[in-house]
Amino acid sequence: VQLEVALHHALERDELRAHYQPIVDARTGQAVEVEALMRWHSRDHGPVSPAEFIPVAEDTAQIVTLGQWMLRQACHDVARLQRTHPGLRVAVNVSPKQFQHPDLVGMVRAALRDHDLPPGQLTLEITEGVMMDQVESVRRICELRALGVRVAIDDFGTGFSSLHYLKNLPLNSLKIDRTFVEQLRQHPQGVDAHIMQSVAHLCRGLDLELTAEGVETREQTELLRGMGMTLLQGWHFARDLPIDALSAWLDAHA
Ligand code: G
Ligand code: G
Ligand code: MN
Ligand code: NA
Repeated sequence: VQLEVALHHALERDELRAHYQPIVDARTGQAVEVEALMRWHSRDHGPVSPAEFIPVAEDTAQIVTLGQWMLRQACHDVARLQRTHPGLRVAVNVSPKQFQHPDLVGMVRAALRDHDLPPGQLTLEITEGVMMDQVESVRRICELRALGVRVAIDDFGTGFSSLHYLKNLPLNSLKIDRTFVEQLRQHPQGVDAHIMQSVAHLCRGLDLELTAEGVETREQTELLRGMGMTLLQGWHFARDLPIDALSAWLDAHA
């Protein structure tokens, strides 16, 4: 069976799961947010990576249904965690087709309301690719911010990075792509380190939160902390976890 067809049945067959990767405060090491990451175990294809199925879903517009499921699941799970971890936020990836969907704001509002999650506890991660249409993007992001949700640019620095949108969009945070962090191990004084340092400086001035992704070692952690990164995410702290394991991780790292 083609991936596209199998994906079409994934929801009704209950083959999708939400995993969560902790994102920690660079200074205290405590979790501030968790990123929701979709996992698919297909009856026909076995485990399929989102790097493989998200582009298929995006091409066929199934991403709108899958993304809505993920959004609702994430709000449900993190609303329940508020009892033990008050203030914990959840970040959900939003693909270009979802971002452009006419009812995106309605879907977000309903997910928050149905699961009783305060809007400030939800971050929507969008990539630079969706920013191509500046006018529409500004309007969309303003609508989302008016709901009270947070907006982050994901994979910052890999797409069409423009200082123009940093100036014109009401963003809350940037997530600098892990390819920059990767280079720190071999070249702690290299070009990537300089870029990150400058982005950190920029974010302080613009009052934007800055997350470094793909942090895998203690050495990287120390360097990134020294650069003034606000938040850190990566295997050095935790992998993506199913909800029960996440809950245990949060209890152990409170
Ligand atoms: O978790 P992993 O590294 O395998 O994810 C690979 C890619 O899939 C990443 O770019 C990630 O942002 C994306 N991804 C994971 N879950 C979701 C999701 O729920 N929605 C969207 N749009 N992308 C996702
Ligand atoms: O594009 P996005 O940032 O949403 O992608 C998140 C992806 O990054 C997830 O699929 C996750 O598996 C992966 N990831 C998370 N932490 C690390 C890490 O420390 N190292 C590497 N190589 N990948 C990571
Ligand atoms: Mn992301
Ligand atoms: Na990323």
